[in-house]
Amino acid sequence: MLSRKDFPPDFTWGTATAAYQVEGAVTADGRGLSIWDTFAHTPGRIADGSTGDVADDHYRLFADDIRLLAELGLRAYRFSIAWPRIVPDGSGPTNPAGLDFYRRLAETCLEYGVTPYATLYHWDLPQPLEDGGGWMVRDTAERFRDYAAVTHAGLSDVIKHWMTLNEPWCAALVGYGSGELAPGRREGANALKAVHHLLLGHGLALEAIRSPEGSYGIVLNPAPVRAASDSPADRDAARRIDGLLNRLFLDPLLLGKYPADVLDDTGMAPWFAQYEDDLPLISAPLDFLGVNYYLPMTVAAPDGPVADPTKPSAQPGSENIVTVDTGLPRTQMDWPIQATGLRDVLVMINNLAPGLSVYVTENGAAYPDAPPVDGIVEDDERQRYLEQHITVAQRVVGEGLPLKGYFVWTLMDNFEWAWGFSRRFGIVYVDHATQQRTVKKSGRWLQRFLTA
Ligand code: IFM
Repeated sequence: MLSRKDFPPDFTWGTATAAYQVEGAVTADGRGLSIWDTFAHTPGRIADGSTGDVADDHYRLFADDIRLLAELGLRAYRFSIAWPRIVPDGSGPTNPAGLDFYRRLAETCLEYGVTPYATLYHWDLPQPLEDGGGWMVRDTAERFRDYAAVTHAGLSDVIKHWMTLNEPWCAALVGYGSGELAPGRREGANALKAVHHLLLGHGLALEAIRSPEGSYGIVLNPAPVRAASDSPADRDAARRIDGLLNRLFLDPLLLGKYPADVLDDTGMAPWFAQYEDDLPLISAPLDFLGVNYYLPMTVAAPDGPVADPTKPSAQPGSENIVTVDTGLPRTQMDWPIQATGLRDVLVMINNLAPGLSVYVTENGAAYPDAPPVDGIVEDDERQRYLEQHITVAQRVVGEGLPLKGYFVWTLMDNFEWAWGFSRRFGIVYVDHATQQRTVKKSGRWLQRFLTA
């Protein structure tokens, strides 16, 4: 039987959100334009035609939302800071009203006994920087350092836990590779330049903000990548996808080198060779690594040339590698569910960086929840998903792996990027017409687990 008591007393239990997904108020108090404003307002980009203009109106309702998460027994809130609220043009003057907002948010957390965890970049690049080349150019990494520095200087008395980037794989290879996320560019293997500039931005920011009173990390989305069979071709397919998804980020951050095979597969080795001097900065020691875990992957060798070369791909150089359905149950995102994959990921990281503290900074599932009936939202599948993953977390802690905390994705249904409002991940149901919040059954289960 799963019990909170089987976790160490100082294990962190929290929930996570991201600015553009929940805040709304996109023109309030001097906020500048981000690539997500532009992308979401471009016809055809978002499945249901929605935008984050209002989202969950968290910008105005944040105090109620923090009270609610505290009531659920959660004692940590991971939110992201919107760069365009702090530095509206991406570079240049700081907007004091932006800093004020996050100060009020952090102070409200502290009033409720909730520890704030801030992510500096959860994908909302200021549009003027994208107009200057976005993450494809080195200058953006330097501007990120400047923004991180003013934000940290303004808020480090109330926020002690800092994460530089959320999921640079998505920001680079989906934002600039397949183009399914903002800014929606299809740069092929050149999207790896965005990988390097994001990681450089992380290193520069860390150098600028690190202080002995704080704790500093980065958040990745690693997944176990398995070969569909033992054939050399399938094993090579797994090597390639593991390389692009996991090693392209873990190796520079934890080992101080890029994986040579990935640079060769993509033809990017000559470009990266010019920037080897950046690696010591990128691999500066972390206080913790954040892991967003959702799914395992099984892949097989190509069964022919790419069927449709115009189809978006986030696998440059490996476009025709096939993802195999192994019969696992799936969420509404069509993501296979396998909680033990979380353990595989944590073991992989501990092998690379023994003893490095890790937080599960996101874990959760989308299901097509029906609106509340008599105040109840039935979401047994989400509850099961959370129970299974928390059980694995418990096992991993018992085995002595340095897992320090678990953040549910997500507090409340929100703007799920290219899916708009058509995918609900929350443990709290949001009626987007009224902004009414209703705790789902999974949220009540979590509350019992945390407060029993
Ligand atoms: O909603 C996203 C979040 O912004 C980043 N990690 C994955 C979540 C679910 O897709």
